[in-house]
Order: sequence, then C-alpha cells, then structure tokens
Amino acid sequence: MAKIGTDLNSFILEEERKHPDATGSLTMALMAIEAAAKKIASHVRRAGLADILGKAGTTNVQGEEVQKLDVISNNIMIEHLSACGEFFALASEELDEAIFPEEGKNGKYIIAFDPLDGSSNIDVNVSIGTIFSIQRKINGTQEDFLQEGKNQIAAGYVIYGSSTMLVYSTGSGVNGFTLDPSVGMFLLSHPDIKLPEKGKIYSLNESNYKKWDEPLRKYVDHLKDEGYTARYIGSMVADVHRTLIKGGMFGYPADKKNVNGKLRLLYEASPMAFLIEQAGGKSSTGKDSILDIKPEKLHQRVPVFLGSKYEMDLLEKYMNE
Ligand code: P6P
Repeated sequence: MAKIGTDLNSFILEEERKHPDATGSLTMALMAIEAAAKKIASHVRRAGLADILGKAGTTNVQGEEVQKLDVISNNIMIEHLSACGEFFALASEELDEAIFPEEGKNGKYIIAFDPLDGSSNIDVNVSIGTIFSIQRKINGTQEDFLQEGKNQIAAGYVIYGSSTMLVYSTGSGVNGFTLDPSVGMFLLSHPDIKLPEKGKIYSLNESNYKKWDEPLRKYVDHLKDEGYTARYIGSMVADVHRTLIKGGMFGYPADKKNVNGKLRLLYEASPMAFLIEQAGGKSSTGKDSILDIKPEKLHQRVPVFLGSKYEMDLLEKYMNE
C-alpha cells in the first residue's frame, strides 16, 4: 500500500506500472481531471467574493460578465478533458448532448461528469463536489454512454469541503487525496478506504417521508428504533463522502412525486455506487444494484441507496417483502 503523503501523480504512475499492458492513457486522463479539480477548487474557494467582483450573471468591475460557478466548472472540465486527448466523448450534467472533442478523436475512453453537484449550496458555504465516471469507447457514438455502471474503468469525486479531497477508484480499491494548498498537490491521506460493516447514521431527506412507499417508511423507522442518528447535508458528494468514511446509509428514494428519484444515473449514482462497492459497501435502487442498470438515456434519474452491508441488506429485506 502506498504511504500517507504520496502525491497523486506518483500514485497514478505507480498504479500504471502495476499493469504491464498499460499505455499511459488512463494516467493522462486522471491527471487532466486532477488539473481541472485544482482550478475549480480555486474558483469555489473565492465564490463568496463574487459579490465584490459582481454577482454571477452581472458584470464585474472590469465590465466582464460574471459566470455562475457551475458554468465556470463545466468549462474548466471541458477544457482539460478535451486538451488531454484521451476522451473520445464528454457528457456533462450541464450539456443536453455529448460532445466529441477534436483532440480526443483517437481517445479510447469516454467520460460523464457533474462539474459542480450541489451548486445551490454555494451561497450558504456547504460542501459541494465534482463527480466523474470513465467508460471505454465502443462504437464512437453517444450510445457508448449507455453502458452498465459495472463496466466503469474508473470513477471518483472531488469534494470542496473544509479541505479539498479527490477520491477515486480504478477498480482496485478506493483512495483519497487531500489538496495541500501550500504546495498545490493532492497528497494521499486516506489509503484503501473501507466502509465499516455497519454504521450509526442514516441520510435521507425526511421531508419526503409521506411520499415514500410503506416498506421504505418501515425501514427508516427500524433504523430509528435501533438508535441511528440522522445526518442530511443535501449535497450528494458530502453525504456520500461521510457514508464512505463512517458507514451507515445514504438515499435519494423514488417517491409519489419523483417516480425515479432525483439523482442522475450516469454521473451521480453510478460513479458513487462504484466507489461504495469498491470500498466494501453495497448500492441499490431498492431492488437491484445500481451498477447492473442498463441506461436508456444520458440524463435518466434513478432511485439511489448506498452504504454499509448491514443497512443495505436490511433495506432490500424491507423493500422486497
Ligand atoms: P433535496 C443537490 O441539489 C442535489 O442534486 C444532490 O447533490 C443532493 O443529494 C440532492 O440534490 C438534494 O436534494 O431534494 O434533498 O434538496
């Protein structure tokens, strides 16, 4: 296992050396994501100052239009993911259709991402994040994105919280890197993350309780009877990060109003499910693993439950009664 403090680039290169047939494409791809993450972090850290420089959507003192942070983040991701030449296609929460960068015409990967998830929390300084999911290019069309999550080559997120962390997996476990602003490098801080078998926290938006199906209500009541505490930040990256570290469960269920839930399969549920399962936890729509779903549309929503084995097995028991 790599030692604490190893910088991300050294870690990525070390991982590449473990695969003799590696061409270095995934290395370049991950390093492009790292560069974009650092740039986005610098903008997020200054978000509160936009008022001084001119609120998003207005013009600042230089007379330039101040862009919303999620638009800025989306542009940064597109810039770096295109320039690295490793991605044949990009799909973003911010774009209706996939784009095919000229530089990536020989790329063997495709990437789906949410450039800044939870951006509505920026105004109240709550942690937000970038989420990404890398798949292999197949036929070179937008349909290549419609692969099951279990095929993911890599997945991860950046959380802009009390510190900036990049957490990712290429299928051999999950590692977390913390940005050291004094050197501008991501350093290994959470090697080989594993969820506890059982946690003490449940995380759902209980304002929707009355709209949930009866089995789900009974499940949540059971957790309360077992003495679980409730934590709900309302920012998926933050709620999932806490679940990855402390265990328990997070969910955004379907309900009478949102029959498929709210979260998107390709660039929210699927990458997070990949990470949670790589860390020894389980994912579910309430019926089956999120990683087994065959997507039909780029931006389709899916009910999401992620967490420790105990809480997820209990959920499936209630949901399949
Ligand atoms: P609600 C943030 O807007 C987001 O997309 C996710 O990050 C978060 O988990 C969810 O929506 C919160 O939704 O309905 O509970 O406010």
